[in-house]
Parts: sequence; structure tokens; C-alpha cells
Amino acid sequence: MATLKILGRVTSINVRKVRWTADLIGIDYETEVWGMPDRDPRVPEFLQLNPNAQVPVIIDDGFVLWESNAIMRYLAESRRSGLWPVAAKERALVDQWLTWQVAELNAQWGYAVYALMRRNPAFTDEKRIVDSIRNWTARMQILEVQLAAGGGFAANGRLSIADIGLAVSSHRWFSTPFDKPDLPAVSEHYERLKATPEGQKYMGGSTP
Ligand SMILES: N[C@@H](CCC(=O)N[C@@H](CS)C(=O)NCC(=O)O)C(=O)O
Repeated sequence: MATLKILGRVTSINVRKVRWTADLIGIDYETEVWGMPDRDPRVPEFLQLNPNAQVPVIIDDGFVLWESNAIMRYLAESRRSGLWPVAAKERALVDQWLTWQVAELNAQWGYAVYALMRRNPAFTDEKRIVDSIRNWTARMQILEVQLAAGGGFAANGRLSIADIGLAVSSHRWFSTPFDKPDLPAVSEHYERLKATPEGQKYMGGSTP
């Protein structure tokens, strides 16, 4: 029996990056579907695991952890994976891009995604859509410069968990319909990761 359980619906990009990391490392795991609309996490059983009522959550031999990037770091560290470097400066650079992905990049797209991809009728304020696209694009341009200078990887010239996190963010970028500037290094990084077996599994289908 697998010691690791990953809780969360696979339609969530945060769940996908955790499962992608586990698959790439070769960890055996079980899954349990949680998250709306499949299974409401706002119930005592789930809130006991994650008071934020969000997925993903892992349970690893009794150890509970939430926050997708923390989970990726933990899986790569506990299984001694090369996806999370040992050398302090190399590790810090991977951490920098992982932190940036969640705190700076992902923080920009909310309004545009709800308005343009999900077509949510509560998100129709044109100014807020324009602002969201402008701020999101500015961050993607930062990523473009980094990938172009960094040999097609987020850090240290080789694949790490930062690339997985950034690839699912790029998936959201390319899946949201609006006029985008040409970002060749971002496109190349996204297509290269998408062509891998894990990329096909988590970004190849019709789920944006
Ligand atoms: N910062 C959190 C964000 C998690 C998050 O936003 N999860 C969403 C899905 S992507 C969620 O659980 N939404 C509620 C639901 O699906 O019921 C992480 O990276 O793990």
C-alpha cells in the first residue's frame, strides 16, 4: 500500500503540479478527490487537515501538509530528488522562482481568468480585466527574460520543481483567451514540458 495520499481534484492546477512532481520522482501514491464541484472541502473532516478548505493536501504516513509549493519541496527533499538541489545557492534560486510563481505571477490572473476563461457573470468590470491582463503580462515578460537567459529552465540551467510550477502557470496563460504578446522562450518551455509524459497527463487534455 502506498504511504502517500494526495487529496484534491485533478482539475486544479495546484493539485496537478503536486501529482506531476510525485510522478516524475516515481512515488507511489493514492488519490482522494476533494474540491468543488466534486466534493466540498468545507466540512470538519477536511478542515481538520487544511483550515483553508483548499486542495491539494497530502498525508504521508500520517504527516499532513498543505500549500502546493511546500508539498513539492517536501516530496523532492524527502525522496532525495534532483528536482530540488542540495547546494544552498542553487536551492535558493529554485525557491526564488517557486515563491515568485505563487506570490507574484499567480496573484495577477484571478480577475482575467474568472472573466475571460470561466465567463463568470460577476466578473465584467472592463477596467479590472485590463488591469489584470496588464499585470499578468508584465510578470510573464519577466519569465520570458529569465527562460531566454537561463537556457530554457527557471534556475541553474536544469529541470527543477520551479519549472513544473511555472509550466502549469503558463498553461493557464495560454488557456485564457485574450491577445498576448509573443513570448518565444515561454512558449518553448511550455511546449517542451507539455511534450513529456507528465506534461501530457496534466496539461495535454481539454482542462484549462
Ligand atoms: N496557495 C494554495 C492555493 C490552493 C488553491 O487555490 N486551491 C484551489 C484549487 S486550485 C481550491 O482548493 N479551491 C477550492 C475548491 O476547489 O473547492 C496552494 O498553492 O496550494
